[in-house]
Amino acid sequence: AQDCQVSNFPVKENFDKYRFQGTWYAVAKKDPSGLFLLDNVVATYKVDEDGRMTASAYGRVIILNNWETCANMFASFDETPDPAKFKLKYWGAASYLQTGYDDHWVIDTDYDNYAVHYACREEDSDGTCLDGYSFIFSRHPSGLRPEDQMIVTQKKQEICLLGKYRRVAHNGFCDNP
Ligand code: AZE
Repeated sequence: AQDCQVSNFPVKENFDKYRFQGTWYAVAKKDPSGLFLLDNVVATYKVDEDGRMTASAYGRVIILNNWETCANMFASFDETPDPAKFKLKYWGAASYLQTGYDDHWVIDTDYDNYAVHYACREEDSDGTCLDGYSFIFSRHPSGLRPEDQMIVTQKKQEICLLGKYRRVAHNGFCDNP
């Protein structure tokens, strides 16, 4: 797996979207190029009556002309033959926010404590990722438990992003939307 080919990255086996529901706090992230969520990132996943996974997320952003705000985002997921690999269709509550259609892979999760998310937006001709992003999520706003940190470090390495993450601060900036 250390050839860093995106298509070889291991993902969560038998991913269960029902157990993944609820609130996840981003504790670390690797940014893509361009505009992105800065910090205070919280995502809430649900499965609707039709079995479709949906999510909402917010986070602090700075948009054109240095305007700082909280992005309130919505998403619906298209399934693929691999239950851990989705396509994320997302849009903002306000028109000045971003829309997109990205990969959304669940690399690993124990459903109760941690999750490792990954999206590659652009692959190089050799199959490595040219432009991607990743979130480390925790069920606990305070961060990951020490026992989960070891697993997450291993997973960061498997997706060739070890050392590329920044901590995501939670300071209440987006708590009163
Ligand atoms: C994610 C969790 C699932 C729901 C969504 C997510 C991604 C959101 C963005 C938002 C970008 C907004 C910007 C606004 C100016 C993966 C966190 C929607 C990528 C850049």
